[in-house]
Amino acid sequence: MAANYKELRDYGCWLNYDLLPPELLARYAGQLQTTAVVGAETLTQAITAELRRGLRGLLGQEPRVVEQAAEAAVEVRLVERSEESMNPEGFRLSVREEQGALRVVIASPGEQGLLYGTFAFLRALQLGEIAAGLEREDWPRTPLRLLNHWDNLDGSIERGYAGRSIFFRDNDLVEDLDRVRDYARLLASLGINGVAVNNVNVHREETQLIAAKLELVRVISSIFREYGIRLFLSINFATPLEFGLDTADPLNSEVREWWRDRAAQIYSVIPDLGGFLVKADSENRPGPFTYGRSHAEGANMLAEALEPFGGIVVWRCFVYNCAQDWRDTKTDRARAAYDHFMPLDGLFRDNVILQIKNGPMDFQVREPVSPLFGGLERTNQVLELQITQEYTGQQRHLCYLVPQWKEILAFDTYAQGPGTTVAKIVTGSVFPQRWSGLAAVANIGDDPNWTGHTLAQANLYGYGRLAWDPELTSEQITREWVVLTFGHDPEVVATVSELLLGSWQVYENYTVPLGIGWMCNPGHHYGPSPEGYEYSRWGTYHRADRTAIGVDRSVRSGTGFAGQYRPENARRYETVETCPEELLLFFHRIPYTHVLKSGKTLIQHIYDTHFLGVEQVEEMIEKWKGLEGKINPETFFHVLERLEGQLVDAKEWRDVLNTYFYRLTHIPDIHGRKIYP
Ligand code: GCW
Repeated sequence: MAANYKELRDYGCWLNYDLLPPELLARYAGQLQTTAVVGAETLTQAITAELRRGLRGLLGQEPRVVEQAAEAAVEVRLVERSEESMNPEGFRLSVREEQGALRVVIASPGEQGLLYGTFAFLRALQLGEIAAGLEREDWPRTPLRLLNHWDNLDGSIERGYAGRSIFFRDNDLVEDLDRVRDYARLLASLGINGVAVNNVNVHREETQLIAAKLELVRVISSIFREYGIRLFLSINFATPLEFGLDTADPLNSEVREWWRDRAAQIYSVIPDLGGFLVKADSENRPGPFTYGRSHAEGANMLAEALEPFGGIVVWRCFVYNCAQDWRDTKTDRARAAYDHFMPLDGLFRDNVILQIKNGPMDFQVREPVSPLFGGLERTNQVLELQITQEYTGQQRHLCYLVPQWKEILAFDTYAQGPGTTVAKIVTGSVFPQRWSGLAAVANIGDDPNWTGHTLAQANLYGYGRLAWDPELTSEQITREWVVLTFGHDPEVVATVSELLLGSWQVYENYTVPLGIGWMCNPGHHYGPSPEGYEYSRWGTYHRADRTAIGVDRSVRSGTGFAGQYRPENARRYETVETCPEELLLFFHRIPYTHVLKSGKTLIQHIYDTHFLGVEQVEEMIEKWKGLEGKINPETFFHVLERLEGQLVDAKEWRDVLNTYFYRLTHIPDIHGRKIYP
């Protein structure tokens, strides 16, 4: 890796703006060389700089800023809101031919829209889509497009796989804040508009971010502001205890006053703070339960304090008993979020948003969608995804998650009849919600290429694009990313797209089968350990014995979790015959000799997918090797090294899992392949 990270190509991610290929250059020769930005204020600098940088890079010639906007080949213009019924974060991009030259106008009633329009124009130029006659309107389908950083003030990152925090070091800010600006630019290019900078597990030191260390937050927020991004802070529900109060009871008047005062102080320093992100009564974090209060009472107390300043409270639904006894088969962790939050539907203030993890458990390679989606009808909600690959290979393995996220977004909840997808709920088009959208746990750190594995940049890109428009297809997003990152060579585009799009399934093949989850090493969650969580307190059991594996979550004979869904889904999940097979072990306890739709027994399916997964990684390596000479060597060898490591680990997964099941069942592989003794 380059000594100065900025010189490393991969540092630029999808915004390298390489010179266009000759056929496109010929089309734009001598064009698009003058720019004007009219009407923007806060974001003028970012827009102007981006146009210059983009056009210079793509066309190989420095553009000029002209005084007469009407004469500019690229005009970015703020328009009256009355003229347009447009969303101030949306834009219109029009390309015309005037006197033989292309003229591009990017218009929006909001500065934010102008910035997003500028990035969209540069992306379209790079994709070769800019041509006379183009008229494109685009706007974010969701109001909240958030990233959550699990960064601690000491510089460590919980579940971070790409180095240390780009914000914090030794309880202070890092020295090189340029990198924060570069990050804000990357995020703005996707339309991300809110970033929570500190870990949802708020430790002692971090409680000071809303008090003695507020200056740190001010500095970071002033950088993000240049790119139209609002800062959010994770707060500790029990903070008043650290400041001399003897309770944090949300109904206590002193507590309420304390938060109101605190909010006023915070907003006097950072007037555009987005608000608070809260993990309460979850994994040993304090919360309203300590005082016998509900989560609505807890969230509303904070919401009331932020309300005068336009702040919002993003309240996580990741609430479950993390001190379960494995011998207790009545308690089902999968049920917890719904059981806690459904009774509160309609009780939250309208500046509270519930942030719901995609699945009922915790970011496994495969889980059903949380039944809170389609359950809650009168509550603002955002979908929480995990970009950082905690359970999906920790950015050492290639695991492109866009196809997984697309499945989640396409899930039909049936809340208002067929077609009530999660995508419709998070875009606020089903239930009346003041706020809706997506949030995701970031995957970046201070590694020179941001994400550890360079191809993991595609996950960040894909998340941002889906948060903007959940209806974009995996194929479109993937193609965009590959072209923006590696250029137009058809072989590169085809091969990298294929590798990315297949990788989630490959990862699932050699790791945990049919929705059973975990089977990884405790603590760090990397690598196989079939019983790593089996006798622990986390509520994540598969209960394999020598005849069967899986958890019966049916209503008839199991934990009843399946009954939390609307009837159409509840019925489907209820029986072994109708349950989607990829989730079979999540919902049912299945004998190894059970015959699947493929005609294979469960045990044979497990053996086969594990052998297959390893072969697929071998094929991935061969395909990648075929790109040598077509991808810059630094990236090429870096990815190759990661893939080779992935192969070693995939074999480990295969052999440990297959051996585990063979030892339990004594059923041999019908193909007689080697399973370890
Ligand atoms: O997935 C689990 C992680 C924890 C994390 C928690 C959460 C921030 O293992 O590290 O804590 O989820 O989402 O709060």
